[in-house]
Amino acid sequence: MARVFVYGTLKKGQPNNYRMFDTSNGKTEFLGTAKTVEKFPLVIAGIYNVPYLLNIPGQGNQIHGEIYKVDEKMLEFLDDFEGVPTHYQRTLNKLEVKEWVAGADGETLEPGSITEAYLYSTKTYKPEWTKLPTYDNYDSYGDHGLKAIPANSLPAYVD
Ligand code: PCA
Repeated sequence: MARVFVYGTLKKGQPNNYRMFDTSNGKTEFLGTAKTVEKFPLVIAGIYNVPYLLNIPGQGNQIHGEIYKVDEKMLEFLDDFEGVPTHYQRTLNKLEVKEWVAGADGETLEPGSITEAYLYSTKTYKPEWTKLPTYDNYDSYGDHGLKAIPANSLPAYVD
């Protein structure tokens, strides 16, 4: 079992959340909401309008997201889905709990307490991405107008 913090298209209400609850990918349990202790630039980039957390601690914003408990199978699925290690890298990060689902993981964490979970960030970004607008709470359907495009809806030759 592992804990994963998601801040992008895997959050509730976002276009890839259903993949975490597809039991053929493994098991997932929602534990609560949190924000990163460190600031990071969260940008929307590339032809698919993908949210990327650039691994530049100290720049940008504390990032809001959700913590899930996943089994090994789901962790492997997520690593594969997120293109680890070329596209994103999975690292352990400190998180400040906002709301915890009481007892979900056999323990209760108070709002404001610090915990740790894996998240997907990238060191393999294009230099110009550091100049893009940053967000603190990703929403694919937000007024930035940069709705995430499912990879399988694009022609194969576009990369
Ligand atoms: N999926 C992962 C990383 C970025 C994305 O869209 C997430 O939601 O955390």
